Amino acid sequence: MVVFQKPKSLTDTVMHYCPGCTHGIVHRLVAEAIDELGIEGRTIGIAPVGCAVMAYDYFTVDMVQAAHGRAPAVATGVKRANPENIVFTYQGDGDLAAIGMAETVHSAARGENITIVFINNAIYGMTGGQMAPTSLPGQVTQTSPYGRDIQQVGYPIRVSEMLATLDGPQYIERVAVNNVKNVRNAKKAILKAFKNQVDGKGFSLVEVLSSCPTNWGKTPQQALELIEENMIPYYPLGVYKDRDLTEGVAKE
Ligand SMILES: Cc1ncc(C[n+]2csc(CCOP(=O)(O)OP(=O)(O)O)c2C)c(N)n1
Ligand code: SF4
Repeated sequence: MVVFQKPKSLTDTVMHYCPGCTHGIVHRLVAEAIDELGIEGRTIGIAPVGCAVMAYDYFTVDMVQAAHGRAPAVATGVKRANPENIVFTYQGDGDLAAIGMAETVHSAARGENITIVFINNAIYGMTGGQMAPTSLPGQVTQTSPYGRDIQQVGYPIRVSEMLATLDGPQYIERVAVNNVKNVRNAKKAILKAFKNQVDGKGFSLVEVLSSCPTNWGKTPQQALELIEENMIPYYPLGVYKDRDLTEGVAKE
């Protein structure tokens, strides 16, 4: 009996992520969702700019690589051109919540029938650890060497809470991948976010609290602990919007 195997929707390419980085876990969860829904042949992913820029090498589905922050706009075009396709973006917090915030907010407000996987690791990973809109108060980064000073640069943005105030989205949930229980919940959320699109329900976004041991200057284990101790208190896990629960009926 097979109890564990690589999802079909992941290629055999060895991932380039740093040891202990949780991007790889989230890739796997996305691939499992695609496998379980049987949508591999009609799924198109939009890769970001950021550490996941080479996501196109890791999924067996068709992929487009968008300019930094523009993934929701590209996804909108790909989806509208052929609504039978299942279209997802995979974006970091620099990509989605800094340069791409406008695309994020407007695609959510329009209720585009796309799925967004949002990796919140509270830092710009690829470019060497600069402060992101999601960096925590007091967090030391390359551009906040004395810790994020909220008097000077303002407060972090809670993307899920903010988007949940819009009428457009179908489903917004924040999850984490720092322990087995949370990974299992993250899997359920990502599966639901894809299933919503298959069912034509509209915009779904899953925010995943993720680790960047390299730029946090921590071991992989310490980085997972920091998600629990520092990130989850500031970014509480949970469902921020689910029209299935509030309206009880599916949007046609
Ligand atoms: C238009 C543009 N501006 C800036 C950059 C430089 N840049 C590349 S990746 C990146 C940030 C990546 O951080 P994030 O999106 O949080 O993803 P991570 O690497 O942490 O997964 C930036 C600013 C770029 N490539 N293009
Ligand atoms: S720099 Fe950070 S986010 Fe990028 S691969 Fe390394 S650990 Fe992951």
